[in-house]
Amino acid sequence: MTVNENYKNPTKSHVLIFPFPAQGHMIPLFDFTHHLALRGGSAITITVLVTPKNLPFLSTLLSAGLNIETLILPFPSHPSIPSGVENVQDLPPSGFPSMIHALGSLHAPLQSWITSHPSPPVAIVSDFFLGWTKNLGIPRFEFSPSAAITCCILNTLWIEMPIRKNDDEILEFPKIPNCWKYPLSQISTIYLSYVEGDPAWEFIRDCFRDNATSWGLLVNSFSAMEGVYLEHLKRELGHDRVWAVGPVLPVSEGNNRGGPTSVSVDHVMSWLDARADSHVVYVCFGSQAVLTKEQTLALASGLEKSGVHFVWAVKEDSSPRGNILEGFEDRVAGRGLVIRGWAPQVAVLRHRAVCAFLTHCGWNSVVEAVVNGVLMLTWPMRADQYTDATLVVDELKVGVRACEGPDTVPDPDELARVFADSVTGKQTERIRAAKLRKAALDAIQERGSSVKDLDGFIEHLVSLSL
Ligand code: AWU
Repeated sequence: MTVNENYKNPTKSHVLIFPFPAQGHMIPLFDFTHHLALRGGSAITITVLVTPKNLPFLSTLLSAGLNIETLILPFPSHPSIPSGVENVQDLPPSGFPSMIHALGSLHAPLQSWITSHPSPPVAIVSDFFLGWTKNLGIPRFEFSPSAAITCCILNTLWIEMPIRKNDDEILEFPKIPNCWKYPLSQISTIYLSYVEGDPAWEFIRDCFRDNATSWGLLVNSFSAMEGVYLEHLKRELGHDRVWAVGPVLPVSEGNNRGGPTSVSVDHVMSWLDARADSHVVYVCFGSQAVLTKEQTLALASGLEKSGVHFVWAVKEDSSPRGNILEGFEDRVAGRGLVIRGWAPQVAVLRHRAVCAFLTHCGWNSVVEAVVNGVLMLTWPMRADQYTDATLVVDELKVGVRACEGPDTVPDPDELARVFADSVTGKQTERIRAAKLRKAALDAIQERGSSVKDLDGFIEHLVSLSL
C-alpha cells in the first residue's frame, strides 16, 4: 500500500490508538495502525496507548520508522486481576469482563494526558471492549477485531437486552439481514454472564452501548464478504461513518505477534516446502483456547486415523498434564508436525501445501483463511465464534462443520473422515474459497473497496483537524 499524497494537511492529524490487551485484539489493530501510518504518510501522527507489559507487542510497529509514538500508562489495579497481569492471555477466558472493567480506570489519566497535550489527538480509535473512550471529549472510532455481523448482534443484544431465560432458548434477530437466530448458549459469552445491578456489569453494558453511539466504526472485513451487514450497520447507527478496512494483514512478518514456540518459523516452512501442494491440514485454535486432555487425545486420534499430513499448534496451559501426546508424534512422524506454543499462522496459511484449516473461528483466523483461499473446518467454542462459523459454512459456503462447543470431545472416526475429505474432496467449497480469496485481495488493491474506505477514514481524520 503506497502513501496517498493527496492529503494536504499542514497541521497533521494526531490520532490515539487504544487496543484491548489480548493477542486476538492487538494483532489486527496494530496491523491496521501500520497500514494507517503508511497510507496517511505525513498527514497524520499516531500515538499508541499500552500498559508496560504489552509494550513488547509494539516492537514491529515501532521499528518500522513511522510517525508513531507510545503512551504508556500503568495498569490499574483490580480486585479480580492478579498483580502483574496486564493481558487476558494470563487470565482464563472468563477474565475478559474483569479486564474490560479494570481498563475503565484509565479514564482519568488518559483524560489528563489529552487535556495537557501540546498537540492533542483529534480522535481516538479503540477496541470494541473500550466503549467508554467515547467520553474523552474527542470523536471516538470503534475498531472491531470481529466481523460486521458480530457488531450487528452485539448492538442488538446490549441495546435491546433480550431476557435470558435458559441456555437452550432460541434468540432471534429479525432486524438483522438473513434473520439470524441462535441458541442462547451460542451467543456472546460476556452477554450471557451479565448481572443486572452489579456496578461492574453496568459499566460493561454501558461500554457496549457506547459503541453504538460512537462517532464511527472500523471493521476488519470487506464489502464483498459482509456488505449486507455493513450496510445494516450504517442504517442502524444512523450515519455512513462505517469503514470496512480488511482483510487487515501484517505489513511485515514481525516476530512478536504472539508468544514462545517449540519450533522455529524456518523449520515449519522447510517442513511445508517438502510437502505436495494442497496436501496439509493446519490445526490451530487461536491465542486463547486450550483443549482439554480428552479433546486433545480425540483430535490426535482423528489426525492419526485420517492419514493426512498436518501441522498442529498445540496450546498448553500451566496445568501439569505431562506429555499426553507421547508416542503420537513418533507414530505420525514424517506426516505430522506438532508445534507447542505459537505457530507462524499467517505464513502457514499462505503456504501452497496447506489446503484446510481446523479452526475455532476466531475472526482473525477466519480472515486469514479467507485471504489465502484455505477451506475451513469449523469448531467454534465461545464468544463470536458460532456466528463466524455460520457465516463461513452457511452463508459464504467456504467451510464445513467439524465440531462445536468448548467442552465437546469429538468422535475420532468422524473427525478422521472430515480431515480426509478436506484433502481429497469439498471441491464446491474450495472453488468458492478461491473466489472469495480473489475478492479479498481485490479489496486491498489500490482501487479496492477497503483501500477506498481507509482513504475515506483518513480524509475524515484530516477534516477533524482543519
Ligand atoms: P483469532 O481471532 O483467530 O483468535 P483468538 O486468539 O481466540 O482471539 C477475537 O479474538 C475473536 O473474534 C474471538 O473469537 C477470539 C479472539 N496466532 C498465531 O499467529 N499463532 C498461533 O499459534 C495462534 C494464533 C494468531 C493468528 C490470529 C491471532 C488469533 C477477535 O477468538 O494468526 O491473527 O493470533 O486471533
